[in-house]
Amino acid sequence: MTSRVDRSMRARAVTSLVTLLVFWAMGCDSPEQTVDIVAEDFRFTPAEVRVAAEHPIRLRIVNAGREPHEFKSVLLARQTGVTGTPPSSLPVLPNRKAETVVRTIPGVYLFSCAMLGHAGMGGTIIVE
Ligand SMILES: [Cu+2]
Repeated sequence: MTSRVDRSMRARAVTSLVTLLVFWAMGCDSPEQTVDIVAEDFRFTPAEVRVAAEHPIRLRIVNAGREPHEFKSVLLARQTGVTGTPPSSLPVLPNRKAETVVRTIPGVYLFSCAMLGHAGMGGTIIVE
């Protein structure tokens, strides 16, 4: 036989468990914000991107030029789903796309092209 107090405690425990599961599910299903950056010969468009720090960034680099390009940024150190040390740059061949997801921490992150002779290609990702 269960007392009224037992039932009340059980109801509270179930409510707490459901609340925890909802928060867990929300955390696991954190929406990404997609940032598309086009690499051309010889610039990145847009050269400045602003994103909110609340959600991870799905970063897509599209090479619309004729030259190979290599997106490089310290932001790539925060890539998710990478085993070992994440690469500091993403090579992108012409007519191809490179994609990764990075965790966000507020800050200003410069990016550039790591290809020899492409020093003029650069930009900024501002996470706020
Ligand atoms: Cu380049």
